[in-house]
Amino acid sequence: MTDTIAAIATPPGSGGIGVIRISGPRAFDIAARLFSKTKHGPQKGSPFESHRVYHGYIFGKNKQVIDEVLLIPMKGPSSYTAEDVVEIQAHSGTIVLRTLLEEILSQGARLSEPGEFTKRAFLNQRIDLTQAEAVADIITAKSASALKFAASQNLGALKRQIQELREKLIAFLSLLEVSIDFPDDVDPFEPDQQSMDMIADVLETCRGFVQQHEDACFLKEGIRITICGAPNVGKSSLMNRLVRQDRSIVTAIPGTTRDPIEEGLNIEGIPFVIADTAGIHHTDDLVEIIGIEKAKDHIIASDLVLFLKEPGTAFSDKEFETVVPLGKKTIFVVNKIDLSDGELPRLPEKYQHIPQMAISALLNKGIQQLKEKIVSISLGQLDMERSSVIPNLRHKRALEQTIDSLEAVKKGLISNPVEELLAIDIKNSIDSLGTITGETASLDILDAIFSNFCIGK
Ligand SMILES: Nc1nc2c(ncn2[C@@H]2O[C@H](COP(=O)(O)OP(=O)(O)OP(=O)(O)O)[C@@H](O)[C@H]2O)c(=O)[nH]1
Ligand SMILES: [Mg+2]
Repeated sequence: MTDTIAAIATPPGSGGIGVIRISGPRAFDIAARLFSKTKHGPQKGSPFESHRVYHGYIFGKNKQVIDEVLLIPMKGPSSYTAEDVVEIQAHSGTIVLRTLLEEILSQGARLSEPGEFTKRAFLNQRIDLTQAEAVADIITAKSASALKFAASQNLGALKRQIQELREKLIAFLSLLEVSIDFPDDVDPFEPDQQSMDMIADVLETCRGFVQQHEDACFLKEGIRITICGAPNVGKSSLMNRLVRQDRSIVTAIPGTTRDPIEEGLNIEGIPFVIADTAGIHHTDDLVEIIGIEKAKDHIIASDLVLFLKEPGTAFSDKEFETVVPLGKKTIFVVNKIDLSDGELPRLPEKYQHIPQMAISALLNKGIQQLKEKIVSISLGQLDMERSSVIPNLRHKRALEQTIDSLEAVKKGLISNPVEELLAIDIKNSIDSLGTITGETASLDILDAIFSNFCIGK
């Protein structure tokens, strides 16, 4: 039998309300011992009705009111953990919540571990592992798009798709096993077109998921953009325009920015981390040399480069190629067009595919168009409307194992199928898919996932 756990579910500090959550077989009993609808103190034999909101008071040991609260009892399995749960909405303040929690613990509840409420929901099969992970993703979502994918996963979108694949493989495995176990009663297993198509189909779906992870993992951490170019072209001015604050120092003196300066930025609900860097040129100044090295490191690590120029300067292949590695996503940005006739420099044939934008950071011209270009280039192939789930790194690793096992099955089916060997590879693929949803996840995996949660979730 499980014990009863309790924790403060809202973040520390003062606020409108603070919530304490109790879950387990004694949740209702503990609440009844401390709560009363009147100021006279808890009465014996007044059970709660599930899923109702009670207004009343929580009493301490000396029969003194600790706080006026709203109390919500929820009988399992219709609760977050699928156990009996009581949520107490009290005034939010560190002392009042701690005092309430201590009273609850003194009645026999245990302080929950990080993620233990969600872990119980998983162990009681109310949610699968992908949904549990989505809870953490919802809490830490840094952008509207990351939240959208986490919410969809929380509703079971990834779970359903993985289960579908597993069921197809399990049906195939059972055919194989019948033929292995009862060789005299059934015809020997023969690979047919249908099985080959099914394996190819599952393989393709798994590969699609892995690609989806690669295309979209930046949504969690932010797409890294580096602004670079020669000194004084207006890199810091552009940075300040994009983040809408005076983040970088702007002066007319070339060589103003030394250390790279980073700032988070949200465009159309997508998270970016943008870096302003030192102007790249030939110099003997030691500090500048270090700044330029750091700028180059940033460029290498970034997903997109904004390569700035001033109007009227010819495009130099050499200048560009020494700064930006081959194949890096780039936008050429011509700044200070307020000082020119707006004509853009001609690009050599090999760079015709790289977009050019004209802006004036000083006068805020072309910034909106540049933002739109940044979004469209960064998202590339990812179809935000059609995609419903994005596997995380753990899912991706499991999918890669599934792909390896299914490749072995495919080879076996084509060459010389040995039923026993096929069965082993199919089983492996079923197991690796099962680690995603939690059907076959080891205790280590569970611990690793839930220890990343906060206490009270
Ligand atoms: N006319 C005009 N001046 C600009 C524009 N953008 C920046 N400037 C000016 O250009 C000068 C340099 O701007 P910064 O933003 O400091 O340039 P930077 O590329 O960061 O310079 P370093 O950090 O020294 O490499 C400042 O005097 C800015 O006011 C623009 O769009 N038009
Ligand atoms: Mg600067």
